[in-house]
Amino acid sequence: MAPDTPGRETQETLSNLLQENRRFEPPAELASAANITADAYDEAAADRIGFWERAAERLTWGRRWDTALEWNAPFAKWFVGGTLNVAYNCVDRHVEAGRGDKVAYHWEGEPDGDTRTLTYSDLLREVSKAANALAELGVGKGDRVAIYMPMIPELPIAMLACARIGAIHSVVFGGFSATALSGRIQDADAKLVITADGGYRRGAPSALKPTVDEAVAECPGVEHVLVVRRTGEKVSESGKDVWWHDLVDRQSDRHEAVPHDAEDPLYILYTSGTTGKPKGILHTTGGYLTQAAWTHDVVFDLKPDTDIYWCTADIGWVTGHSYIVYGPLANGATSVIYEGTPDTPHRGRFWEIVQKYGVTILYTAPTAIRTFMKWGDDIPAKYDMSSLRVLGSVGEPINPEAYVWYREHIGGSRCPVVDTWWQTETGAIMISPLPGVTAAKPGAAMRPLPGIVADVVDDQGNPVPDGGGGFLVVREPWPSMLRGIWGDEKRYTDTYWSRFEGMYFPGDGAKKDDDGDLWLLGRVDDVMLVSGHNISTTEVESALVSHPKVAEAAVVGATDPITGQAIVAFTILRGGAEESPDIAKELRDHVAKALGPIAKPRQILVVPELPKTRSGKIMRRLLRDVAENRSIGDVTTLADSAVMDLISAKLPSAASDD
Ligand code: 6R9
Repeated sequence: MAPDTPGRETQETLSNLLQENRRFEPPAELASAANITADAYDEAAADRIGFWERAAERLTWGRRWDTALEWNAPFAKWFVGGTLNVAYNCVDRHVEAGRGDKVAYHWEGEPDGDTRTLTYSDLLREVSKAANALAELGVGKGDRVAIYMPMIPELPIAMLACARIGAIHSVVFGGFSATALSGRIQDADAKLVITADGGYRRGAPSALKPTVDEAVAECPGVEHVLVVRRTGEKVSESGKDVWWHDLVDRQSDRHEAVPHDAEDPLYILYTSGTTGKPKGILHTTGGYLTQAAWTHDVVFDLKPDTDIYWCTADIGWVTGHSYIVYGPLANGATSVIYEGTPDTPHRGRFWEIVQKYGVTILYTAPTAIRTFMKWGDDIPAKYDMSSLRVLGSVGEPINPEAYVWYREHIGGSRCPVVDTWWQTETGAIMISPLPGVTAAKPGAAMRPLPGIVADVVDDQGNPVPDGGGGFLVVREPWPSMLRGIWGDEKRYTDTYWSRFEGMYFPGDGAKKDDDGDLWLLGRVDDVMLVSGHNISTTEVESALVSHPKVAEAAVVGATDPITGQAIVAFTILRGGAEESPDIAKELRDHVAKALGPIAKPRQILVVPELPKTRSGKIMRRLLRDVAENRSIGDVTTLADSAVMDLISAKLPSAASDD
């Protein structure tokens, strides 16, 4: 959090400015048949460990655990003594139960008509072949495998093949640079890289292999590069390269899945890391799969026999790991996977896919929702989306206005929206409404799930009263929690467990409203200190987005001689809204009216785009550089590096030194 301005007294840890009175009751039909009832909160509170043990029973174990939790803070072991095979749980057991013909994935490539359907039996054969292929390449239990792939079926197949043999996968976003990739390969000391020649993005093949070649040149520990042919474009081949179709296709489609220890590593995933060296977040098998599967079941009210579930995330993000691969497959769900971007070949592509497959549950990010708002209501209106019944949001705080738009224009005003808070580090959803239980408020993640003990505390670690803001903390260990940072135990303790004694600190600000419900307020590093008030970026951005002309907003605190910091806002207008000369005044007055004069931005800029990571999070750090007239910092995790030039051009006084 920003340091106090000398001579000014901080009123409260984090201001609570935004009032929101709308509430949406769960649909009666959904509530009466929901997978979970309100009793679960009491059951979990009465016996938290027993509650998680019952959740773990949904999995098939080789050997049942002896002890559910061993807690030597901050190190947790869950289901100690238990063994299971994650791939068996995600694939084999559904086939053995007679559900082999059920579709696991409807895969939709970006080029029109490019589709594949994989049943659970298909998946079992493919995963078995891939597991045999890994063994032939000398990859065994505990070895690290870097995966750098487009959103094609071979990506989950590769992950499951690793899980099956006990190799540890490290999926790296297909958009990252050679430097980012080689850094991650080296940090985990991966001996195999699995990739593809390329994938399709925005209507054209987008090569991956040249980036891998460049990265692997820096990684002597890599023995082989396994390459899927996807685009058919020419690639340069090195002595380490092996084609997937040469190696995997000739393998036996039988492979015995032996159980692994519940605390054996499953994967490493590097957090996008806005500053400093990326952290390799480590997850293990038993606790992770338990919470990924259980939350996927109760938060989305999954009915595996009838639902068609679609999470639009990239698998290179934790959301894809837990809610495209492990959670849905462990539950035997039928999912959609889409390779491309939402505007290719046209801006209705998502809704066309919803209509085509009859998607019933949709899980996406606020950044996507705000983009759809910007494109206009008429686009989703052209499609039949009556199949939808539950909508989810993840990745950033969802502005109330974006929530209501999502509910109305995508969910036909009948679907509950679940705003799910969690992190790479938490492994699975932690705070969320339950669609059949909670009367949800737009913009609020509401309550910790049953079995999760979270709170909001002040800077001394004391709980804030209802109506107060502060730091989000988790008080008790949970099954899918990270087990550490790969190769850096001290950084694990320092980053997450040293801010508040005995509590996990995720780095997010939050408030409790007058009913005690939780609202997430963004990263505490982004909090602005204006005249002694700690103001969250989220509340000011939400106030801006509640103006009918604004689709998206990002605010930052810039040094100000009078107020310490002053609010500078970057806004994108909605489709059809005109950029009039007095728009800045109109928006400033609107924020002052919604939140009070303290939150009135000093400056408002209308921009064409905002800087975002590949998973859609706004990189406010870069906007701070613009607002404070500095040269722009590290842009390596930016999805589109041209964006900063467009923004700087809007601010004549700002310099960009890219
Ligand atoms: C799953 C994921 C984690 C950070 C997290 C927080 C933000 C995620 C949110 C949310 C408000 C939500 N975040 N979900 N903020 N409301 N529903 O996003 O993981 O990429 O590790 O990011 O994202 O700031 O700390 P990850």
